[in-house]
Amino acid sequence: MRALITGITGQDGSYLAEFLLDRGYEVFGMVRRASTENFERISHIRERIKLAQGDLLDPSSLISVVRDVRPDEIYNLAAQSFVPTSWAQPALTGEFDALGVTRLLEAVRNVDLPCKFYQASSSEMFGKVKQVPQNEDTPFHPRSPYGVAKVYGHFITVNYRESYGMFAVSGILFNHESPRRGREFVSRKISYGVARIKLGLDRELLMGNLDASRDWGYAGDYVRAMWMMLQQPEPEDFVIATGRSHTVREMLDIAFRAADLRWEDHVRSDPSLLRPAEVDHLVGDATKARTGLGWKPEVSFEELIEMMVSEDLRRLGG
Ligand code: NAP
Ligand code: F7E
Repeated sequence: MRALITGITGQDGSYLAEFLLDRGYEVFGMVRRASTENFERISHIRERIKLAQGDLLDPSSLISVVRDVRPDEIYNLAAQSFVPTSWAQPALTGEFDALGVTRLLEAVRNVDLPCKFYQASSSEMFGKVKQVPQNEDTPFHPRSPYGVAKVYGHFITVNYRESYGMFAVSGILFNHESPRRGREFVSRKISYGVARIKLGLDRELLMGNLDASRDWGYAGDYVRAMWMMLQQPEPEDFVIATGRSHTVREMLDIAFRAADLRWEDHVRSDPSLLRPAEVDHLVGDATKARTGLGWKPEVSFEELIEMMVSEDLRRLGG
């Protein structure tokens, strides 16, 4: 089997590549040109994967990649994925996260390849939630340009399935983290901040809304669900979540305690980190994935945060 992963240099792309290599897949990753290579997360598997140049902005590059690789499965993980940036760069976020999906689906149609297609949809589409917990039937009300763009990406995937009979599925994944998470996201910002404070490199950590609550899981568990969705007899969409929600404050508590510190001694509020519109509370209902795919998360919230703190301490030499 041959898989093409867009966004292979990102958190999920690197875990998915490892997972597929372990299953004997030939793994191709699409990478975009940058002045400096950003292959840190895939350096340990660099010799076992093949890379092809393409950009979600550039339709002809997508056609070339799909035509040259001829994958059995495509995982479209590439995106502008940081929510605050989507207010600063709303049109670019729409180009990547919304129209980029159409460009890639069109490339598959253009090459006329009978491959399976996975789209990385997001719990941010639920936004101002209409129902608790959220499942595959919960209506969307996105609260950021990122969430809005992901709703487009979600429905264009559904539409290509319905219009052209493609095996195209959308995984609605709730927040998932790991030691490979970008340092701008709250979990890694905290684990990295705790490690620096513990080692005397910093004294305080500036934070935004501590009351926001999310359903946080481990990225390694979530990429397994992506693959499982493409092994089903019929293309269907699935919510992937732990079913438990925690506040940012609880995350701070666990992370600082893991380093024998008290968060109240170090965290300061920075109003500039508050968002123009917040998603207050997300919690997913992954019953369909549990019964239909046989998927369940293995790593708990506490284990995840402790793993991230301990890995950041190790990296910083603590
Ligand atoms: P990430 O770490 O930010 O990785 C994003 C990837 O997209 C990077 O490899 C990046 O490449 C690539 N990319 C960005 N713009 C591109 C473009 N124009 N053309 C080609 N590649 C481009 O994101 P992640 O956390 O792994 O998330 C993977 C996907 O799942 C994203 O679509 C995200 O929106 C979605 N998602 C994530 C979560 C979560 O909690 N992590 C939850 C739900 C959905 P560079 O290295 O060149 O920047
Ligand atoms: O924020 C609050 C912030 O940036 C989580 C992406 O992977 O998951 C991610 O989106 C919460 C928010 O992730 C800080 O206000 C408080 O309520 O880690 P985050 P996100 O916005 O939920 C979804 C599912 C995706 O699809 C996205 O691609 O934490 N928060 N203080 C903070 N957040 C950050 N980043 N920094 C703070 O200082």
